[in-house]
Amino acid sequence: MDLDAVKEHSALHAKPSGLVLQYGTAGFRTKAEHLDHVMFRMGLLAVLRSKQTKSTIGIMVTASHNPEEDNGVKLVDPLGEMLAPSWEEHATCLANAEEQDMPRVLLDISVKAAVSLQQDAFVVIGRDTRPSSEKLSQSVIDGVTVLKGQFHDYGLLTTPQLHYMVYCRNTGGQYGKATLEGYYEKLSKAFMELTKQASCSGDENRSLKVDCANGIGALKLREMEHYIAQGLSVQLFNDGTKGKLNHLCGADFVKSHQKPPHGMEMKSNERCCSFDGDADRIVYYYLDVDGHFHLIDGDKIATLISSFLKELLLEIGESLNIGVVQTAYANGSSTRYLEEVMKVPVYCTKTGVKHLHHKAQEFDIGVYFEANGHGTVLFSKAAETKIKQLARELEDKKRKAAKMLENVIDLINQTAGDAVSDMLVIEAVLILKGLTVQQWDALYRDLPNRQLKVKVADRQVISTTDAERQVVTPPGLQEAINDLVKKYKLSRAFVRPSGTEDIVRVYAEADSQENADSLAHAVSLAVFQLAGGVGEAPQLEKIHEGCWKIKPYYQLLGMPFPSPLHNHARYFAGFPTVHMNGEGGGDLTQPVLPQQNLG
Ligand code: NG1
Ligand code: ZN
Repeated sequence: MDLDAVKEHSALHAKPSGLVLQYGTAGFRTKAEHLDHVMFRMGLLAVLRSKQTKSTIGIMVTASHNPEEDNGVKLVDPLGEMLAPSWEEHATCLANAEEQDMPRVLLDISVKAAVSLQQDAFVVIGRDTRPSSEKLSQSVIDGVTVLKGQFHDYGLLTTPQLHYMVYCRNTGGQYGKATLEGYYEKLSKAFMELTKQASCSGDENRSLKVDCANGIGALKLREMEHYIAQGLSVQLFNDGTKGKLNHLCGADFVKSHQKPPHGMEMKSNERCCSFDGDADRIVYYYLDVDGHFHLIDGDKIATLISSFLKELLLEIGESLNIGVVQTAYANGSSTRYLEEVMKVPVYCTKTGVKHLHHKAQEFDIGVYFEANGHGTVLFSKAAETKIKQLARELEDKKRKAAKMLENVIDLINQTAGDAVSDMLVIEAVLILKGLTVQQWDALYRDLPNRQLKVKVADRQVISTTDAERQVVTPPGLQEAINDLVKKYKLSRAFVRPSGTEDIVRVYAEADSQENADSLAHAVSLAVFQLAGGVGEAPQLEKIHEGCWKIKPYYQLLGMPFPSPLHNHARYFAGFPTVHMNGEGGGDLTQPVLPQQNLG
């Protein structure tokens, strides 16, 4: 290792002193202008990892659903998986080493991880469409080349496409060809084969509206369009020609706001979906005849796919085990439906795909989805071999079912959640089962829920257990949550520090939307008070300008809730200040006793 060259090149990508970043749930993520040194150093690290594993390693430059000004980087391990936890630690150490210490830290890592330095290294690189991504991926390449690693720069790719490339390269092409064309051909062939089996296909012109979040998904879906045109016509919105990446659109926006993206023309009962900024998440939705918005999230996607797979297994009479893996964010109704109606075992892991992926590997067929729409299906090697054998040996209906399973194996991107691949699986299942989007939605009814964020001085003061469903520290917080949850029907709430943002996430579910909102706000306030909240106390739900729902505050104070619910109120630093003179009127700075608002 030529440490002098490393030092010299590193100076061109100098670390701003004092900046500390953490390799989180999805790699490093922050404002793009703070990432140049991280990119260079991840190029170095990828070379070491490649030498150590004697395999191709991937580097993806993206910040997924985060704002356009942000960026990020993550490493992809040999089988297309997330980086091993011990190497996440190395990544954090290397990224945070001050300029003069960096070569020594690099050397330490190579010793600790027993890297054979004379081994060749190969790194593949992909990037999303952010304005900062091209330059940052150039810094990655500088890091790779200074350690004499070889590389292939794929340029613009979706995150799951890069995972696919890494896996293809490390399995000698068995998984597919490590080119974009190879990816499109593999998926489209499986999709066409699968949908050919449908009894009622052909007469209906299948079309789907896709919100591409103004991101890479638009470019890649355009490239793929003609491969699947005979089975599905896609209409692209937010394709990046006008709007800003992830701004008021994309899967994260739709899921967290529970409303349609801007820039999409929706008619009632039309099937629509949204990708996120790097096309590894997907959610579906539609407007009913009354114009009401219905979200079909990752939980319902998991339900649709796992019920389809279970039916096929029953058909071929094979006892391969199937399991569904979720996180605490999964809607309670989905878990109940899977366990009680479908009789499929459900497991809960910590947030972050690597945890779900790991758990899903324990089954013959492991279906995992985060509620936000990131997920896939994993088939064990044994299950894959068995299914392929059955597709040859069985006859008639059984053979047809086995063939369908075989096609699903090819259609699903097993390396990571993939919006394009998931979309095609979903479309195929809907065709094969003859389901409309409404019928799919009607499988079960989501419990109303709300997700909120709370800013605290140090989010690490919150530690959790039981797959993040229970708080351990700070003391008293779990008790406070328990007391609040008791006040609502069908309720559940939990809090956890985010792994990608400097905030604490609050989740609540209850029998009505009002109650879910109310519980979420009350829990936010408990977090704010017991876990070192900073800035203004959590704002209440804004209905429109100058107008907030104030129910939770009254409940928290143990006061009767004044009706009507729709009140004109604002609340500062723990004091409710309510004005009744219509919007914009009244004095917003003077605390007013709640009783005075009645009238
Ligand atoms: P954090 O910020 O740790 O909650 C978010 C998502 C994860 C995962 C990662 C990676 C939620 C509640 N959290 O993590 O599920 O997708 O980003 O992108 O959706
Ligand atoms: Zn993403």
